[in-house]
Amino acid sequence: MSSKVTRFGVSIEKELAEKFDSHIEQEGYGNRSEAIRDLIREHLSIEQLGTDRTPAVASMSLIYDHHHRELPDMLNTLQHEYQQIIVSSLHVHVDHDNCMEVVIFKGPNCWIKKAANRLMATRGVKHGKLTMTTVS
Ligand code: NI
Repeated sequence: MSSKVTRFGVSIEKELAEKFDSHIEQEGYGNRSEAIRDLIREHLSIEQLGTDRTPAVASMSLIYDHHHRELPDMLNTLQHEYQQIIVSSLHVHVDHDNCMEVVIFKGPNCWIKKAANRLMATRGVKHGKLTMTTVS
């Protein structure tokens, strides 16, 4: 292994790891490392779009367990922090444990991405998806 290669451990639920393994096998990856490297590259290339100030609108959905420690408070605090670009939000109690939150954004492209990434990256959020479009 080259000295420029670094190794790190990842803790992941068994079920999710099994799904990932079966998915990457179908995609033709030889091993997890290759698949994870591609995921990281893809994520970074999305991040690099982050200087675009084009006016945009977006919707984001989050799924999370509302019992997860300070998660609901954290999501609320972040949304207040970005209130200038958050037009509306909708909360749905999906089942006993899970909530879905849909947040609508309007503002500079890069600002929306930053806010959405912070919300989706909040510890305990199970799924997050952002759909953006321009108004022009
Ligand atoms: Ni709820």
